[in-house]
Amino acid sequence: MLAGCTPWPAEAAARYRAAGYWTGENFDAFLRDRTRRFATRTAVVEGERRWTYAELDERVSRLAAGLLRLGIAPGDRVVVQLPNIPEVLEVAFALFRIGALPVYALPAHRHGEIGHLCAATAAAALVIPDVHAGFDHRAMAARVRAQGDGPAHVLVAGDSGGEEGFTALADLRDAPLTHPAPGAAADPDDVAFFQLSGGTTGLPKLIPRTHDDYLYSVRASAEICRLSPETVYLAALPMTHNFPMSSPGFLGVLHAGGTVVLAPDPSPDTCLALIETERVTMTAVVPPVALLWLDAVDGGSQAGRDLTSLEVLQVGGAKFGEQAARRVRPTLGCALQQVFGMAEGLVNYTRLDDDEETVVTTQGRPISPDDEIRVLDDADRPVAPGEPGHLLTRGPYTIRGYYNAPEHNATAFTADGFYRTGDVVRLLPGGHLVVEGRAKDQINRGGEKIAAEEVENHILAHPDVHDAAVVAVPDAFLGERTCAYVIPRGTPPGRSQLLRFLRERGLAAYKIPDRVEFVERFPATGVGKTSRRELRQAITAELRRTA
Ligand code: J2J
Repeated sequence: MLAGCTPWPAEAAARYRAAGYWTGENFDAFLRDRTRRFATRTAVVEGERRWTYAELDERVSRLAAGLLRLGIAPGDRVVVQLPNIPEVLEVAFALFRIGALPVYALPAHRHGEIGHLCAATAAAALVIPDVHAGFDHRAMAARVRAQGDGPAHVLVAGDSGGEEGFTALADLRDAPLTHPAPGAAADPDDVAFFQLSGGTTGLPKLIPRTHDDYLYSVRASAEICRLSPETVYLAALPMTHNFPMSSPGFLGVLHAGGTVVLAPDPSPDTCLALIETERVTMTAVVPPVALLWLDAVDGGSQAGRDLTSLEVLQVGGAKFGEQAARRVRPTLGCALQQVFGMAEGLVNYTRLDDDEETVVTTQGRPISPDDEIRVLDDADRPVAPGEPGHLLTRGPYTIRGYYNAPEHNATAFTADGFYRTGDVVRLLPGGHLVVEGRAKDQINRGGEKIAAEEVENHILAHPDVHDAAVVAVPDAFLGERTCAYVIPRGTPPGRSQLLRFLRERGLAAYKIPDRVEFVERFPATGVGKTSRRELRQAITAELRRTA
């Protein structure tokens, strides 16, 4: 396995193979096989662009050849930051075809995060759009290179801008197919790509996923969600996130021979129109987006839409309130499926044949009979059945360690390989989980994850700041927003000046605190400790008391 990654023990791997979970297929073989079976069917739709499976595969071969010619080699890491455009599929599978490894970033990331990803993976290339949502990603990439984080090549979907080292994807794929069809057959039990962790620590952690483990989760998810060649899936969330990628996401749809329709944004105006015109059967959203859609249909701007094609709305990424959950079927006329997953592995679904109470009140049950679930108290002892406790898990598609992070792994995983999810859950007798809360230093802002420590470290870099604690504050729409408590060093910096400072450091907009409170001191903790973790806990408890 790739250096810096933790393999499954041989005994577990043998068991997962014997059970038929790990089949030895890699991502390149996956696309070739689906192309053979579904060649003339439509794989992906974006605006006026429609690619069949055969067209996608042909583009993948061309781009793969172009990447090799440029000098991208098997084993190279390539950071992929793309919005919802078909090039997400083309680039990912072209990298798989040459045995290179995508590192998935989100469109919202800025030079701070992208620089870290490039440096942490020693990336050979970065793939970006030219301008997206008014932001020039080429200028950002130039800045990443200027700050010394590499990478040698910047590949641009669109206009490369002509800067040295920047190449348009079109120039790579338009050259003749001189190379023999590439296909550095990647080892199916080795790392295929990296996902980004929501994180709890100072720097975002990288999640190495193998062909074997990830394709198992994709196949099993497609089955649970009953995907077929008739499935038309709307990718409303950013496609490089784990949820729309694999639960069952666009990969599940390709597995089944269906069609993926790409939405440029998750707004009800955009998405409900696409559901109507493309006859979408299934889509996935985070809770705040579901609320917007419900309101838009319930007598709102989208009341007249024909949504009769829609069979399933998946909601996940953050807790979906029961009251909102109950509105889905009457308002949208489709089934709800709750999804509680994590890029580290474990994904839970309510099943399509679960009764309505289970669907609206639980976050589902694990994909696999071999997903091992433990619910433990603070001292790692099992809680009484049905009581809330810390969720730990181990299984055929849950990682055994983050990339190059031995110290963090020592606490994030138990000695026997269970991942400490940081989520507090109740396990019901039927195997369904109810998410009760969280014990990790993370804020879940409507599905977007923010590591408190990461933002604190950026705030602490400000010369007028003595200490900082970033905490979640409850929010009716997003579930949570962020508040930064800051002890100034002398005269406090202006609020807007501090926020500008954070943006300047290259933080994604969703990580910029919604509120800043300047305080003289932090509340004392019970044991009188002064670690920021303790302070966060004290402030969070204080906010809960006064909420
Ligand atoms: C409460 N909390 C939830 C839910 C995730 C499918 C769906 C989601 C993700 C995802 C994913 C939740 N109710 N329904 O990767 O494949 C919180 C938990 C969890 C963390 C993981 C997928 N669904 N969460 O959200 O890696 O705290 O993955 O540990 O971004 O989101 O976040 P992430």
